[in-house]
Amino acid sequence: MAEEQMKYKFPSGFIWGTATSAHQIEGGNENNWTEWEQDGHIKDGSVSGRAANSYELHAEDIKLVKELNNNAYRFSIEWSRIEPQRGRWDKVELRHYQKIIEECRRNDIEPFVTLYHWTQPLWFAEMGGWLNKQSPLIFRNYVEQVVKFLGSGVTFWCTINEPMVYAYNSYWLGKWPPQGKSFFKFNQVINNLAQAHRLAYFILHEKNSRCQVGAAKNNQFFEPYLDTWLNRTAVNFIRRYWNHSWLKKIKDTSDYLAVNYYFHNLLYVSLRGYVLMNENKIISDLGWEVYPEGIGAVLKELRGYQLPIYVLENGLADASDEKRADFIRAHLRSVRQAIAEGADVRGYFHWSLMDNFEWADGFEPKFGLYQVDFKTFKRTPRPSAAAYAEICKNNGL
Ligand code: IFM
Repeated sequence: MAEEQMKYKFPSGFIWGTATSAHQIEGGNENNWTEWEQDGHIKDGSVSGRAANSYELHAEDIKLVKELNNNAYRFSIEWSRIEPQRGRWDKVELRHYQKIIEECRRNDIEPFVTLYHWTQPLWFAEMGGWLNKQSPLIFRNYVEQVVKFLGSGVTFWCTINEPMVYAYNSYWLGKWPPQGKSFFKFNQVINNLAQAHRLAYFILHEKNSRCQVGAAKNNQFFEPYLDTWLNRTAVNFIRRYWNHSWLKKIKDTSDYLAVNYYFHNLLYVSLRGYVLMNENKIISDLGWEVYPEGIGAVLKELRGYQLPIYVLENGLADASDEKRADFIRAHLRSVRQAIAEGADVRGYFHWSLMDNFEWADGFEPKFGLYQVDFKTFKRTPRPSAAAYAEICKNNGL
């Protein structure tokens, strides 16, 4: 055991955290998602409603973060609260997020603040959202107000969460609001999100030159099923497109890279298209393959950018909690190995602190280290919470 611990000890100063997003836990929001939810689009028929009521219970939730021995907490700011009408800034809501930051600081928890985690004010959605040419500028104005008010308390900003996943589901696959089905729109949104990131980077730095700005990118581990020229070339093309094309647009305006890791894709490619050949030895409640080797590979793939890396999300839906502790350990071993092989990984955030509203899948998938009773809002640690807390306390496993 002592030897094992030595082997997977993390560098000193490593950031250990948990992650959440506003719409998924706060409750009481009025944005483009809450509107869409009303039309029966959510798999389990639910609406986000009061979610986990973290808007009221935020101080208690930061205690949960503390109990995990975390030294960081990633949460997001709900844009629709800050700017409910275009150009009208709600100071009470800004103050709300200031309290969360202060509470983090009081507990020696570094806040990692996400500025856009998929939900929009209704007026922004009505203007065409991220398809509108003005959208990057409009976002920049929002960021300016946020940083003016909260900037002194925040070092780490994450501008945008998973731009490709968001744009793919919302503008290409037509699965999420506003249910666009066009590659052209997807591409336009991707470009506007990159421009929004760049403008945000400059305004954040203008207000605090020492801040650290990045964006959370869902990167995946792609492997060719067959060792043929067609398979290798096609998979390489997909990998470069998904993992790197957006990062390349923002790398000069990033102080760090952020990775959200969930997926492994073993791809068989033929002239007719591609088929997923994953073995799926272990899967989550959502049917996603558990593939810890992939996180290390994805992190090593980023060495060339020569920027610090944070894993801002990694987790699984596991209501019984039978798999989560092993999942965490295996992924962390893979992260540690990637560090040993030159990836400059500085932190790991588990998704998620607590059960939450999992977008179009509703409340059914349980991603939380803490179980939430959505009627009473009682939080109960799952056994894996103790396992993760132990790792964070020991700075390794
Ligand atoms: O819940 C989401 C989160 O909002 C973004 N990254 C993936 C998570 C699990 O699907």
